[in-house]
Amino acid sequence: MELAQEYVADDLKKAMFLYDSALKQVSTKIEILSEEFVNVHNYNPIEHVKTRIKTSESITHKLEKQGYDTTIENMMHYLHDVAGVRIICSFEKDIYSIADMICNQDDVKVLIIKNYIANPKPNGYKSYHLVVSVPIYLSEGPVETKVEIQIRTVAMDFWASLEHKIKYKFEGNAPDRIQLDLKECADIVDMLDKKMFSLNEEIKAFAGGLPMAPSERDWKD
Ligand code: 0O2
Repeated sequence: MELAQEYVADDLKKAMFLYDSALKQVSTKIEILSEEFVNVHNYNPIEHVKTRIKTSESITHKLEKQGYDTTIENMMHYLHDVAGVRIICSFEKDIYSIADMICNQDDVKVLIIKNYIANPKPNGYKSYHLVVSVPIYLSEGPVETKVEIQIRTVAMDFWASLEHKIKYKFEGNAPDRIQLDLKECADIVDMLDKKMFSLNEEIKAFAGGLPMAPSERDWKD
């Protein structure tokens, strides 16, 4: 029994090592794309990038909710977002360019695409989700490892962060009025994204290229 537990601990350690390595690999890809944009195009559609590994409580909760036993095999097979990367960009149009650039890389296998921008969730949630796998080269050979990539605008991220906090606070049962207000905010976010995009297009047309204010150029992530 003790030996079995030891094996389980080793398997879990290996699984988490794979997820962590996959996160590093995808983060590096995004960092390179981002730097290429700054150096070659003098414009960066990526505002910032966040990564996270799902907590063991959250993994257990999600597996139980989906009716699966909490095993390492089920986690690796049924959960797609144990390793997660979130890319925040300026405009909706950038989301699709970034998604294409990632999906077109030879070592990236696209497993699932969920476009909650074209088809927002009923609560107003908007974001572009990709589940991809990347090969992690271990001593015994490559292991395809899944990473969920969420791509959204700054405004969509602001909404989703607040909505996530509210959902957590009310354990998924927020009062109707709050849910209605959140949906109204999602519509305002949508309007804001569209308005900021058209303003930016106007500025670009006026200046013959996107100008970068000197103060913006000085800020580093
Ligand atoms: P957390 O705390 O972020 O980890 P799947 O993962 O595809 O098997 P699921 O969960 O239906 O099944 O996939 P979906 O809808 O693509 O959601 C995955 C993640 O997207 C969620 O992970 C959230 O991070 C985010 N998300 C999805 N819907 C909403 C929403 O309505 N509001 C907010 N704020 N985030 C959302 P987790 O595990 O639910 O949460």
